[in-house]
Parts: sequence; C-alpha cells; structure tokens
Amino acid sequence: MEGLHKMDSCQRLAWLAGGVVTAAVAVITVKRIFFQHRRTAVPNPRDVVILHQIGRGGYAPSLSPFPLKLETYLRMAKIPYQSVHSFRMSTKRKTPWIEYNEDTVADSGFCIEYLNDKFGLDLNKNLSKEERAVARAFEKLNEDALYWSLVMYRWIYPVDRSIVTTVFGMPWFVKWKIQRNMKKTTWAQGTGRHVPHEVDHLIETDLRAISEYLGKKKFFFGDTATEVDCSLFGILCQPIYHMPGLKPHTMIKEKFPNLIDYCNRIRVTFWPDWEDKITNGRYCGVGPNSEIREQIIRP
Ligand SMILES: N[C@@H](CCC(=O)N[C@@H](CS)C(=O)NCC(=O)O)C(=O)O
Repeated sequence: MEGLHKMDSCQRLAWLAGGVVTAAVAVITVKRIFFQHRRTAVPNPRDVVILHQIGRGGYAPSLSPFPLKLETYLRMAKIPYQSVHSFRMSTKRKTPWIEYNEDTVADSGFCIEYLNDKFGLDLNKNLSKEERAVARAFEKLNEDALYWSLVMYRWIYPVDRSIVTTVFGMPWFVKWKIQRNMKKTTWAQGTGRHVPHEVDHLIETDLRAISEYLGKKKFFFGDTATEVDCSLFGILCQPIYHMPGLKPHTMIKEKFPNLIDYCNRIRVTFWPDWEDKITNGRYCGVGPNSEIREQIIRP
C-alpha cells in the first residue's frame, strides 16, 4: 500500500490495469476449465440414442431428476441408448439432452416427444382424454412446482450439499457459483421468496396430491406404467434416496409411505441394474472436459 501512494497517477493506472487484466485472465481460465466442454472425438454409434447427462448419483442413478426421468422413459419404451456423462450442457444450458444420428434435442419433455415420433411410440396410449389431462397437470406440478421446492433444500438451505459436492467432486468455487446462480434462479422463479416453513407447506401439499391420486395403485394410472411415472420417479427419488434425515425425506416416510413403495416398484421393474448405476456416495468420475461413455443398453 505504501508503494502505491508513492506512485504517480500514470504508474497507478498501469498497476490497476495490470490487476484487472490478471483477474480477467484468471476468471476466463477457470470458466474454460470448469464450465466449458469440448466435443469429444469419439463417434456416436448409429441408431442408438445418446443420452447426455451429468454423472451417476450417489444413491439413485442421477442426482438430477430430469436425466433420471428420461433414462427411465428410454427403459420403459425399450429404446436402445448409451449414457454419456460429462458436464456438457444442452444448447439450452441444461441437462439432459440427446443425440440420435444427425439430430440433437434438448429438454427431457421434448426428447420424449421426439422419440415417440421417431419410434412411433405412445406409452400413454391406453389413457383416456381425461387421464391424459390429469397426467399433464401432475407432470407440471411435479416439475414446475415440487422440483423448485426441493431445489431450496439442495442448494439454498445450509443442508444436504455434501452429497452433491462429494458425488461431483466439486471444488468450493464451483459449488459457490452454482449456489449463487440457484439463489438468483429460485428468486426469479418465485419459490426463493418464501420462508422455509412456507416451502415445507408447499412440499407437503404437492406430495399429498401425488400420494392421494396414486393411492394403492401399482403405477400412477393402474397396472401399466405411463410417461408421468417417469417424471414422478425422477423427482421423488431425490428426497427418498438423496436427502436422508431432511424434512422432505421424513415427510414422505411418515406421511406418504406409498410413494416409497411406488419408487421401489419402478426401481425393481425398470432398473434391475440399479446397484451398478449408483456410486454409493462416491465421486462420479466425471471431470472438467472429460466424459464417461457407458455401454449401450438395449432394454
Ligand atoms: N425442462 C428441463 C429441465 C432441466 C433442468 O432444469 N435441469 C437442471 C438440472 S436438474 C439443470 O440443468 N440446471 C442447470 C441450470 O439451470 O443452469 C427438462 O425437462 O429437461
């Protein structure tokens, strides 16, 4: 500091400019290493769906509901696919996304619509118009309401960050950046403006609606699984398997145990290899600029 006072204004300006340039280079380098991902040289196999996701979860196959939803759909629909794990996000800067031959599709919902069209499938074919409307409403409750309340538990409240951090092997500044983004996003979305007991109330109300509609049925609409089961499974697995001891987990266990049985049923039916697809709490192995290509699955 003493030295800075002795400098004339020109020297001070040069010193400051140097500092700004160094800081900018540091920020760009960190961004390059941790937030941008190059395409890999490995060619995709033809006629196989490439499911891009962010690494296996600790106690369920993904820590993110949407890749888990899409992968469950691929299994239900019996579509051959290969999971590629990296931190490469879609053109919408989200996960998951797919490639199929020359096509690229982002967003789990759009991926499902694309695949239904491409393979001439409809897992909802036995549903009435009324049931389809109910399915749509529950999917939105699940993905556009309950999801955000659970995000508060994962990223905003000072709890349960350990599993995310361990499984993704996240340095503190990556975690800090995501938390900062999540604070802004949940505020803009609206859930971030509620106090914790209000968020708990929303979680309980949403879970009760799902639990009561499901009742004693095997899947959401009876004996046959449909698309909405993929969405519900993707989200419900998070509090059930990835939030032990936290309120959303305890709430399900004590008040809505049929949701646990339901997820177990989907797990046993569509995920016989579950144990191979979880890390048991360990680091998922995906690093900055690296990817893990799993074997092709032909369900
Ligand atoms: N509507 C999208 C939602 C996907 C989504 O929100 N993914 C989250 C992970 S759970 C994500 O990529 N977040 C990154 C971000 O928002 O920057 C879908 O169905 O695929």
